[in-house]
Amino acid sequence: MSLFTFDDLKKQALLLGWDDVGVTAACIPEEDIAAYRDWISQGHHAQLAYMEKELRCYPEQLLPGAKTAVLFVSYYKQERVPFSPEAGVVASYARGRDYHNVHRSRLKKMIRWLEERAGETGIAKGFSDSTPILEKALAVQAGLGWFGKNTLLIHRRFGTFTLLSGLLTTLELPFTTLAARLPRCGTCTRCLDACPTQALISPYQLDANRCLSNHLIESKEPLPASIRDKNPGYAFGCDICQDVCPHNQRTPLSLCEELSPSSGLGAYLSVEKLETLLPDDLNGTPLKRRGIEGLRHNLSEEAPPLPNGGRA
Ligand code: B12
Ligand code: SF4
Ligand code: SF4
Repeated sequence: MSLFTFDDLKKQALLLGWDDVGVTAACIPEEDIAAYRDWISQGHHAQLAYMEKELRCYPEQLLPGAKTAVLFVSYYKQERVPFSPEAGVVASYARGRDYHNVHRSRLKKMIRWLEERAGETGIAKGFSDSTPILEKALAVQAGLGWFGKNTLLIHRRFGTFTLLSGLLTTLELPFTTLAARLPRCGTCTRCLDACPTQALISPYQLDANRCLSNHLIESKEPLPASIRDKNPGYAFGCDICQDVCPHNQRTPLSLCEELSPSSGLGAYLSVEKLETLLPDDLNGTPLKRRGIEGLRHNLSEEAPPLPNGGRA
């Protein structure tokens, strides 16, 4: 019998600041592994070499003896702001504190709580985004929601403006109900139609080579002209395939203080504001990933230099 009931776990998760929790087996469904391999073999991961680590399909290699995966949901919906000629828009997840830090501190506390109650240490390993593991596949398996055609997890109550984190543990914990994997998008194709760069090449398939979010957050390079010309006004990240989603229309704004614009650099970034920032000012915010120089490229209206320095 498990030492913990699901209610114990959920109470603790909510106390630490998460909005929902699901529990499932620490293994990735075969269909997700197949979809992942296909995505990599077609080069849809662009320059994201870290995505090639097959390890992300095998949680038991991250934590030997892992039996259970606990998935946590943070709801972060922010006000939708208009594009402006004066400044670029920052995607809503990135306006406050860096969620990696927020989650890391909650995960530490959650793991300590589990260890104290189980009377054992070394029984859990936390993850949020950067650890190689297919988080959305585990979240779907834990019954937290469904894959949307925009490839994001549509949480059954909060929609897609949700961030994931979780932990693997050697403990046996009570699993939450398996949601039917059946998609909830029906005939809707709003995200595919609205994507300015046609990065959603077919339902449930994103080509990162074309995705604004990849170029404005992850890439180490200036924006390719073909992408920059289609950017409607983002300085960092992109929310278009979420803004149009019917599952996000009637949800309220998030009340999480740490993820709110007042805890970070806010909803807009202008060239003038950027020039006043020092590299350290980005610390603790998601914008640190792109750095001052990268953000300058994001806001630049000039074509990037040619790779050979312009020589014929
Ligand atoms: C790499 C990555 C990116 C890349 C590539 C995105 C992608 N779709 O893979 C880029 C840089 C573009 C990106 C952008 C964003 N990201 Co990102 N990203 C990741 C990361 C690190 C890995 C994702 C991954 O595993 N991709 C591999 C491919 C194969 O997965 P996939 O495209 O989802 O394919 C699956 C489904 O489509 C499904 N599938 C395939 N065919 C079919 C058919 C049917 C019928 C069904 C039902 C399912 C299905 O199977 C596949 C395998 O599970 C995760 C964190 C993590 N460790 O998991 C965050 C993560 C997915 N990102 C996140 C966020 C918030 C974003 C942005 C919203 C940020 C922004 N505002 O700019 C955008 C959204 C863009 C988008 N529409 O996805 C969140 C998403 C939370 C959620 N609710 O889903 C995550 C989980 C981070 C986190 N810890 O919260 N991201
Ligand atoms: S994040 Fe933006 S560019 Fe990327 S798939 Fe969604 S709408 Fe398209
Ligand atoms: S916009 Fe429509 S197709 Fe896209 S994820 Fe939302 S419901 Fe699904």
